[in-house]
Amino acid sequence: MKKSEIFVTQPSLPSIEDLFNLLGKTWESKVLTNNGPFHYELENELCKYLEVPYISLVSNATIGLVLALKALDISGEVITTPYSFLASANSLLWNQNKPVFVDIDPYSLNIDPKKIEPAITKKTSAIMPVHVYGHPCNVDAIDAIAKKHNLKVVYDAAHAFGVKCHCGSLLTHGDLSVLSFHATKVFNTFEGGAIIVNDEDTKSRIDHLKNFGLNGETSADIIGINGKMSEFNSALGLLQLKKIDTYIQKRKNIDETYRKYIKDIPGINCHLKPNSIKHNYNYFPVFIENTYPLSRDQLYIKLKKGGVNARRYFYPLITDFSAYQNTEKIFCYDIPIAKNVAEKILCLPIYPDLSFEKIKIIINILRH
Ligand code: T4K
Repeated sequence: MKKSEIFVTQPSLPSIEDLFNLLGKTWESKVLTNNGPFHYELENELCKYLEVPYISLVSNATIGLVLALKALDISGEVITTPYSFLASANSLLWNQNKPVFVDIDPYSLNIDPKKIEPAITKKTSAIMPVHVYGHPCNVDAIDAIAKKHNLKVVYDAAHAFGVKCHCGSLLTHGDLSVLSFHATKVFNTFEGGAIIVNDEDTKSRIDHLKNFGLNGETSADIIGINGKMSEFNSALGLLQLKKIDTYIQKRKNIDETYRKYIKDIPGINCHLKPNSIKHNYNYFPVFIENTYPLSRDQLYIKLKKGGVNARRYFYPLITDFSAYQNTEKIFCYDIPIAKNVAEKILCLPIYPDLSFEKIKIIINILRH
C-alpha cells in the first residue's frame, strides 16, 4: 500500500484520545466481552439511532447471517441474488441451505421480485434479498410474495446502515436484517455487525445462539456458536455513532461532486441517484458502457496505474466463483442482467476524508 494511493474506501475513526478514555473503564473493570456494559449500551443507542425495536450485536455480518438463518430454522431452498458479496450465499451453504439464484432488476441491481415467484418450489423456505450499495430492495413486493407463500425473509443489509425508505427504517422489513460494521462500511467497529429483529423472542433466541447455546454455567439446550461482539468493538461503536451523521453528510457531498463531473463524460453512467428518504453513500458505482473508449477492465488498470484503486464490486458474480461450479448444492436460473452488470460495474473511491483534489485526479483519469 503506497501512501499516495487512493483506495476505494478508507475507514473513518474517532480520536484515539476519546477511545483511550472510554477504554479506561474496560481496563478497570476487566470486562472484555460476554455482554458487557458497552455492548448493552451500543445495542440501546443503535436501536434509537436506527429507529428499530431490537438489535443483537455480532462479531461480523457473515456470522450474523449464519445466526439469523439458524434462529429462524430456515431449511431447504432459499431464493437469493448472484449480485452480491460471497458472504450472502456462503452463509446459506454454511447452514446447509440451497441457494437458488435469480436475476436482478437492471435499475436497482437488487433481486428482481418478478423472478422470485416462478422460482418457488415445495422446498423453498425463505428469500434472502440484498440491499446492494444500500439501495432499498422492492420491499413491498418481496413482503407480499413472502406472505402469500409463507416464506421467511432475511435481508442482507450489510450496506444499508441508517437507510430509510418510504415507511421509516428500511431495516424493519422482512423477518430480519443483518448489518455489517466492517472497516469498509459507513459505520465501522473494525469488525462487527448487527441483526435487527422486530420481536423480543427472536432477539433472545439470537442472543442465546451467539453465546454457544448456553443457559447458565452448566446447561446448553441448542447448538450455538460464538458470534459475540467484544467490549472493544462496542466502545468504538459508541464513539462512531456520535459522528455518523457528519460522515454521511461528507459522503453525500462527494456523491454530488462525482455526479456533477461524470455527467459530461461520454460512456460513463452513474448508478441510481439515491431514491431512499435517507441514503448512506457507502459506495459510488458507475457503469462503463460500450461507448466509452476503454473496457471496464482497461479503465480499472489505467486507474490503478494512476494510483487509484477502484473496485469491481460485484465481479465476479457469486455464481462465477470456482467454489460455486459443478455443485449440486446450488441452483442458478438464467441471470443475463446480473452477468451484464458485473461486466461493466466499477466502484469509485468514496469516504468522508476524500478531498476535492483527489476527486479531481480520479475525474481526470476518467476523462482522458
Ligand atoms: N453481505 C454483503 C452484501 C457484503 O458486501 C459483505 C461484506 C457481507 C455481507 C459480510 O460482511 P462482514 O462479514 O465483512 O461484516 C470487503 C470487505 O471485507 C467486506 O466486508 C465487504 N462486504 C466487501 C464488499 O468488501 P475486500 O476484500 O474487497 O476488502 P479489502 O480488504 O480489499 O478493502 C478494500 C479497501 O479498503 C482497501 O483497498 C483499503 C481499504 N481498507 C480496508 C481495510 C480492511 C482500509 O483502509 N483499512 C482496512 O482495515 O472485502
